[in-house]
Amino acid sequence: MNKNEAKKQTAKLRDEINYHNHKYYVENNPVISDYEYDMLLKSLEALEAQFPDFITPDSPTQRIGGEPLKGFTTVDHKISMLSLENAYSYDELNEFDERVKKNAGDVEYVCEPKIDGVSIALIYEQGVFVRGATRGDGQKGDDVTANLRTIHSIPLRVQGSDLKNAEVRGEVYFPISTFKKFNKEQEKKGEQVFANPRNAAAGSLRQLDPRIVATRPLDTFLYYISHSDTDFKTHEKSLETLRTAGFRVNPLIKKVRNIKEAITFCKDLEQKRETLDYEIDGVVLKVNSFAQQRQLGATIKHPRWAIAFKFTAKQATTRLNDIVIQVGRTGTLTPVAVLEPVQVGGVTVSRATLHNFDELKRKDIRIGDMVLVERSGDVIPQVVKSIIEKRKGDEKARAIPKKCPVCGSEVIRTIDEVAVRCPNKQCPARLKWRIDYFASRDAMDIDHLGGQTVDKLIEKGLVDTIADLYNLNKEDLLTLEGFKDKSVENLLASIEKSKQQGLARLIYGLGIRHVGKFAAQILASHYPSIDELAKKTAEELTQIHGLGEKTAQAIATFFATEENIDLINKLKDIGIRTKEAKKEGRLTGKKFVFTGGLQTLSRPDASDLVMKNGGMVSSAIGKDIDYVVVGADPGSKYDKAKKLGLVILSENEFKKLAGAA
Ligand code: 3BD
Repeated sequence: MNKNEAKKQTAKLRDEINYHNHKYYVENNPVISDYEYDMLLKSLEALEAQFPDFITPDSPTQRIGGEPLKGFTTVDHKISMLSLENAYSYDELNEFDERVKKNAGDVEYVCEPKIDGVSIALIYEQGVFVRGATRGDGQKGDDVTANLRTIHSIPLRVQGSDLKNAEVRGEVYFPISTFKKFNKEQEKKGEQVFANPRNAAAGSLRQLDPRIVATRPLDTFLYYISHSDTDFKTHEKSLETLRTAGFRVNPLIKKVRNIKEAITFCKDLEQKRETLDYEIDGVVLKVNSFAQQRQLGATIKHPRWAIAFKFTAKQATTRLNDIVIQVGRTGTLTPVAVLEPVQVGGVTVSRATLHNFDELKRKDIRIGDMVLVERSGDVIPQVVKSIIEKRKGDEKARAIPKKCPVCGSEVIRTIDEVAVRCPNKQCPARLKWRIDYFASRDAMDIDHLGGQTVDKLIEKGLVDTIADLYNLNKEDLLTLEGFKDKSVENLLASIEKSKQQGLARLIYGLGIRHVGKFAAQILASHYPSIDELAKKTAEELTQIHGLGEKTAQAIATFFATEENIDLINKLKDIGIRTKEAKKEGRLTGKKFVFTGGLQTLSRPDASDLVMKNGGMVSSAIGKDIDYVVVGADPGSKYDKAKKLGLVILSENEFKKLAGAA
C-alpha cells in the first residue's frame, strides 16, 4: 500500500471503529460482533505500526493507555466548577421553588439522577478531545487526560459542529455490577480494596499508569456544557446536543412542569435506586430556561437555579464495640466489627466487615472507636474509617491472632498472600462452612439445617464430615437443645430427600474451589457420574468449553486428595445419587439467569425445571446467557442484561418455554 492509500485507509478505519465504539459503549446497541470489532482494531494497529505518522490523538488505538506518568499537572478551570446547594427534605425543595418563582416567575425543571461518581471536565478543540481534568476544589483540578482517554464512552472526537470547541462536564463512575468482583480481585492480589464504587472511580482516575486504568470498567454520564461554539436556550437542548455529539447522557433525565412533578420524580427515583448499575445519592433539579437561569444568577459558591435533593444516606457513624475473628470456608481469618446497632439507609447494621488484617492496620481502626459505616455497591456493610477526632485514648488496636480462634491451631501467612489462615483442615469452623454450603439452597437444599443447628451438631461431636449427616438418628437429634419429635422428623426427612438431588447439585455442594453453580452444571452435563469426573486430569477438564484453567486445576486437586475420595465413597455407600442419565429436552444447551423474586416458583424449583429440560442456570450475566428470567424488584443483573440486549422473560413466559405452563 502506498503512503497516500494508507493515510486514507487509516482515517477510514478510525472513523469506522469510533462509530462502533459509540454504538457499543454509549448506545449499548452494537451492530457488529466483538470479533469483527477486534479485527478492525487489529487492522488499524497494523497500519499505524507501519505508518506511525498517521497516528492521531483521536485514534481508537490511543485508548489502551500510554506510558506511566510521574505525577499529575494541575489544570486551572477557565470557568470555575461550582458546587450545588443541598436539600434534605421535600419542604426544602418547596422553599427553593418559592425563591426561584419569586425571582424568575414560573419555571420548568430538568430532573437528573445525581451520580455518585467523580466530577470531570473535558475539553475539545477542533472537535478533538485534548484535555480532561478532575473537579478538584472547583478552581483547579488534576490533568487526567491519559486516564480519561481509556474510557470508551468518552468520544475522542465529537460528532457535528456544536461542540467542536467546548468544555463539557459530567461524572465518571465505576459500575456496581463489576465492583464486588473487582474488590475481591484487589483483595486477592493484596492491593487496596475500595469502600464503594465512588472511591474505586476516584482511585482509578488517580492512577499514574493509564494502562491500569484501561483495565477498569469506568463509565461516564455528561450533564453540562460550560462553553461551546453554539448557544442554546434551554438546559434540555444542551443535553440533547451532548447526546448528538456522542456523549453518554443519563436516560432517566426528565423535564417537568413544576415542583410537584419534580418531587414525584425524586420519589420514583428513590424507589428505583437499588436497580441501577450506578450509585446515585439524590436528584439534581435545574431550571430549564437559560434566560431564567441568568435572572436567578449565582452566589460565589453555587448557582441559584439548581439544587441537589439528597436521598437518605447509606453511611452512619456508630461505636465499634469489638473486633471478632471469623474463620471462613477455606480457613481464612477475617476481622469483623461488632457495632452498636445503627440505621444505615433503612437497615439496622450491627456487624461490618473489616476485609483483612492489612486493611485493619492501614486504616488503624481500634476497638472503642467511633467509626463511619457504609452500605453500598451491593456489598456487605463495611467500616470505612475511624473518626480520629473522637478518640479518648483508651481505644485498643487488634493484633493479628497467632492462633485460630476456633481450633487453636497456629495460623499461617504466606508472603505473597494477604490472608491469614488456619491450616487445620479439620477445624470446626471449616466443617461448619462445608456443611452450610452443602445444605444450601443451590446445593443439596436441605431444609431445617440452618446455621445454629449445624453449630450444635458439631459441638456435640455428631458430625465430623458431610457424610455423617446421613447417619444422624432420632435419639442423637433429640439430645440437641430445642429439638422435639416434630423438628427431628422434619430434619431427618429433609436429609433423606436430599439424597436424590442429582449430580450437578452434589458437585456444587462439595465446595470445590472455583466451582460455582454453573461450572457444576457444565460438569454434570459432560460426565455421567462423579466417578467419571474424579478420573479426569486437569488437562482433560480444560477441553470442556466454558471451564477455565484454574477451575480445572482445582477440580483435579480436589479429587487427588484422599479425604475427598473417602467422602465420595461414603456418599455413594449411603445411597446418594452420584450418577446422571444425560438430559435432553426443550432447553438443551440453553443458559438461564434468574433475577428478582418469582411469584409461583421457588428458585430451586425454577433451577430444577431448567436442568430437567437439559438447560443450565448461571448466576452471572454475560453475553453467553440465552435467557434472563426477571421477577419482582430485579437487581443490577436486569440492567446489565438489558445493556447486553439479552432475551428477557417473565416468570410466565419462562414456564411456557419450559413446558410447565
Ligand atoms: C451529578 C457540582 C451544576 C452545573 C453546577 C448545576 C458539585 C459535583 O450527577 N450540575 C449533575 C451532577 C452533578 C450537576 C452541576 N448535575 N453541578 C452536578 C454538579 N447531574 N452528580 N456538581 N460537585 C458536580 C461537587 N463535587 C465535589 C465536591 C463538591 N461539589
